[in-house]
Amino acid sequence: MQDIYISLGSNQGEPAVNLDRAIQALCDTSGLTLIRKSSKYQTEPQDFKNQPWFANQVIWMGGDKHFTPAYLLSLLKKIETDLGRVSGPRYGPRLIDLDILLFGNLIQQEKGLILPHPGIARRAFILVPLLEISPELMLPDGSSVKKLLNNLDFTLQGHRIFQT
Ligand code: PH2
Ligand code: MG
Ligand code: MG
Repeated sequence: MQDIYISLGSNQGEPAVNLDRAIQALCDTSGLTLIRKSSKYQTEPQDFKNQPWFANQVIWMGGDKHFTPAYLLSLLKKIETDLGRVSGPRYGPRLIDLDILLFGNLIQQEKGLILPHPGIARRAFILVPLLEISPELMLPDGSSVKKLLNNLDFTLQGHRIFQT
């Protein structure tokens, strides 16, 4: 079994409902089992500032042997489309965004799917929920998620994450 970490984000429609629907779709997939899910966080938009705040969440799932990263990616794209995502600007508003953060200890640089997700180390909206569900987690290169978060400039107020 592979340990798979997935980041969920939404800032259109009803963000909290969109996250729940995506998790339900993943749980309904044979060969994928939910191990743990973080709380939902309200997060300041990154990269492209002029858009609504996001709801973000991270889940940890177990994947059967037949789950390859490419297969999982195609499944996530299908769930995004099924939930009503339409294509828009890079970093812009989205109904639902499902990204693979970690796939076991796999490191790959393939076009279309870089693992671990290249944004992990600089995004509090990923690191805070990740640390909530896996406080001792190490990335495949041995760096500790706790330390990465300590190096970031952000403010956590309850379940709101401010990061400029
Ligand atoms: N996703 C982006 C760009 N910016 N900002 C926040 N707070 N949360 C996101 O999920 C997010 C973002 C592109 O995937
Ligand atoms: Mg994303
Ligand atoms: Mg994405």
